[in-house]
Amino acid sequence: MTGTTPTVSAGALLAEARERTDALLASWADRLRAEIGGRHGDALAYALGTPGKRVRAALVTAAYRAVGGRSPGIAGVAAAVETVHTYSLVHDDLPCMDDDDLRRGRLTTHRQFDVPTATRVGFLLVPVAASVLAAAAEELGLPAEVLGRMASELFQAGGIEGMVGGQWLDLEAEGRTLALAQLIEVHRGKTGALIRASCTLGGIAAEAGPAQVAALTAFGEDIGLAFQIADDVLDCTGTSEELGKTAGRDAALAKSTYVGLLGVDEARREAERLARRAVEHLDAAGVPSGALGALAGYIVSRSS
Ligand code: GRG
Repeated sequence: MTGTTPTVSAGALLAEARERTDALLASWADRLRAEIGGRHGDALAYALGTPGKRVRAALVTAAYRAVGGRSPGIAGVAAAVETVHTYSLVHDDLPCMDDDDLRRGRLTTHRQFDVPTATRVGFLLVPVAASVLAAAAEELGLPAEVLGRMASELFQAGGIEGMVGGQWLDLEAEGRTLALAQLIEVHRGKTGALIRASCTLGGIAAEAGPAQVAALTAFGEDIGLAFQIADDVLDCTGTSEELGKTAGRDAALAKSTYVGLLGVDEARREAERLARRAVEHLDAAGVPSGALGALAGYIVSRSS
């Protein structure tokens, strides 16, 4: 992806992230199913157990290792981010939002159960994410102050300044054509903020210095926008089978997208430009960019 030759493939990083995250979330799902019980316990376990690509988990881990982190306990921080992401998918698919039936190759939570149950499960996943994060901080032996910084980073990225704010703007923009600057604001919030936070969290968990954390954040900011541009492209070029979710939703919902504003080829080029720039932030700060660069390359060339 850059001047630095990747020493590890994105495929291997993602496979490792999937293995660790899925195992950890499966054990949380078992515990919560037993604690909550009934239909809500089953629905929460269903949502938590859906198999994602685990890009955010891989970014957390790669960022952590890039600045010297070595503990396997980072898997818990990655799982906390994936839990917030899963909550957002459960709510995003609801009829009052993007109204979708298919997610990660399975029925969406509200289609498998029902809308009130899926709504409650989405909300329940937020405190679950906090518990997963706190357990990870304990396993990593991090002081309370570092846990506080991580929690603030994660939940602010998930809030009005990030994911919720971006989704809000996105819903309001349905049926309207946004200018590019407005679309960037939507994408940076809706999708970019959590991806940026994944990278920042890896740095905070490794107790890296401010310059290194800032470089990871800048990397995450660019790669987060690139991720959503690639998503816009895939929504109109991929099939539902490849994507594990209904293809063509953006057009069906009359959403503004990069493809609508720039066309497929120019949108792809912009995502690639951002991925290159993302890695330059790391190189400039002397943060090894091999693994993160490999993930950046994957994010803009993926087929699902
Ligand atoms: C109340 C306004 C309001 C919002 C609630 C629902 C919500 C919060 C936010 C939606 C955020 C969202 C779903 C953004 C889309 C992000 C995106 C591109 C998801 C797909 O990510 P992948 O491809 O999915 O990494 P997997 O399944 O692999 O994890």
